Amino acid sequence: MKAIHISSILERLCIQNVSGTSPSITSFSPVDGKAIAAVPITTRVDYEALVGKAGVAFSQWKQVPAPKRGEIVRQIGDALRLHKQDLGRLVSYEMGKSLQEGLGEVQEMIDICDFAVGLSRQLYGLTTQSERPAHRMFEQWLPLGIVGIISAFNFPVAVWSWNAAIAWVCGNVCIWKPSEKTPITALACQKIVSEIFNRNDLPQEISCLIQGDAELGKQMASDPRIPLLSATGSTRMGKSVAQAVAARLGRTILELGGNNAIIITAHADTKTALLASVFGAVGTAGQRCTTTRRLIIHESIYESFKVQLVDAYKQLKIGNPLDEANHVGPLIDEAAVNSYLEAIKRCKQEGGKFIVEGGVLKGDGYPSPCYVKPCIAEVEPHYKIVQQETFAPILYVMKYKDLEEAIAIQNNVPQGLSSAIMTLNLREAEHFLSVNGSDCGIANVNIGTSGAEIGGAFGGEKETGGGRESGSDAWKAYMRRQTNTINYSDKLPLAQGITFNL
Ligand code: UN1
Repeated sequence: MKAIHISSILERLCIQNVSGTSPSITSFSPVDGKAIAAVPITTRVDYEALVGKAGVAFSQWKQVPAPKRGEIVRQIGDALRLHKQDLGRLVSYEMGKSLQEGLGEVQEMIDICDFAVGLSRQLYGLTTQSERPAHRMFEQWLPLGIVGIISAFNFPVAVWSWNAAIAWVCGNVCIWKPSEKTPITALACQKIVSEIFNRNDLPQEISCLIQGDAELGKQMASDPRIPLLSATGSTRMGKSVAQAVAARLGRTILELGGNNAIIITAHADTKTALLASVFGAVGTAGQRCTTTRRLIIHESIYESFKVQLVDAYKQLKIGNPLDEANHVGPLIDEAAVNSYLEAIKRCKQEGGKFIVEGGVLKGDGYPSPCYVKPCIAEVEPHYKIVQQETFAPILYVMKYKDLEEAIAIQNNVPQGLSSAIMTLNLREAEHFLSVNGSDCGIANVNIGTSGAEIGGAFGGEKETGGGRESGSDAWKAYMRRQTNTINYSDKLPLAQGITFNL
C-alpha cells in the first residue's frame, strides 16, 4: 500500500489535512500505523453555531415534499456509486477491514439510499374508523427535527447512512458524531453529501458533521434540541447516552453490543455451517456487532466439526486488508489488541482450551502492531469471559445434547443482537424461530450471524439496546406520529357516549 495511492484517494474525495492547526484529531491507519490526515475538533462554540444552523436548515428541509427529499437522497446514492472504489479503499485503510468488506460497506450505503428513495413515497399513516358519525380519523407522520447520530469505528460509514438516509426522507436534519478513530471516512462522506445539497440549493446543514471524543457525545445526549439520538457502540456508552437522553425525555435508538451464537445441529449442512462460522468469526477481524462469538455444536458432530474448523483457520491469510489475497486485517488499535490478549488470558484462567492459539503477529507483512491471529477456544458456556463481548476474532466453541439446551445456552447471555441455527430439519428451524427459540433481534436459518441486508430492521434485545435501524418500518422512529380527528357535522358528539349539554 503506497502512501501516494492514499493521497490521491484523499485528493479525489476532497480531504484536506489540517495537521498543525489545533485542536485536531489525527487519524492513524491500523494497516501500517501511518498518519492519514488530521481533522479539526468541534469546539463547544462551533457546536452551538452548528446546532443553530441545523435548526434553520430543518425549517427549510421539512417544507420539501417527501418524494422530493427522496430525489435528493437518490442523487446521494448516485454520488456514492461514483465514489465507491475510493471510499471503500479509504474505509479499508482507515478502519482495517478487508477491501471486499470496505466496498461492501459502501454498497450498504448505496442500498439504503435506494431503499430511502422508495420509502419517501411510502411514509404511510393509517386511517381509522371513528365511533362518531360524520367524523374522520387518521394518523400522519411528521418530521421530528434534528437527529443526532453517534457511530462506531467498525462500520464507519454504513451505520451513519442507515440513519441519515432514512432521517432525511423523513424530513429531518442530521448531526453526526463519528468515532474519533475514523474521522476521515466521515469527512469524505460529508463532502460527498454537502456537494449534493449545494448543487440543489439546499442548506448544507441538512447534514452536519462534528468531530470529537465522548464529551461531544455527552453534549448531544443532554441537548434538548436533539429530539432523537441514534447511537451505536458499547453497552457502557449506550447506558450513559440512554440515561442522559431519558433525563430530558428525548428518544434514543440504541444499537449496542452483541454476543452472537450459531447453533450447529446434527442435521446441519456442515459445509455451509463451516463457511458461515468462519466468516462470522473472522470477518472485520471479529469487530462487527454481529460477529459470531460462540458456536454451540451438537455433541454427535462436535469432534468432526472441530477438526474442519481448525483446518479452515489454517487457511486464513492475515495481513494488509487492501491486498485481496488476505482474509483478515488488523484490529483498530493497540488498545483493541490489549483487550484481545486480556480476553485470551482470562479465558485460559477460567479453564478454556485453545484449539487454535491466538497471539500478536510481528515481522514482515505486519507493518503495524495491530495484527492478531484469529483463535478458537473450547469453553463452558457459563465462563464469565464467554458472557462478554470482546471486539476481536476469538471464537468460543461448546457442545450440547438437545436443542432446548442449545437455545438456553444461546439466550443465556446479557446481549441479544444476532443468532443463527444451521439445520436442514424443519422442526429444529421452526422451534428456533418460535416463542421458545432465539431471544435476539435477528434470528437466521442456514446463514451466519453477520452480514444483514439493509431491507430488514436491524437491532437487538436486552443489553443490545432495543433500537431498530435501517429497513422495514424502522423509519417510524425518525418521525412524530400525529392522530387526527375531523368532525364535519354540525353537532359535537362525544366519544364513549358521554353527554354534555349547556
Ligand atoms: C455493526 O456491526 O454495527 O449485519 C453493523 C452486519 C452488517 C452491519 C453490522 N450489515 O454485519
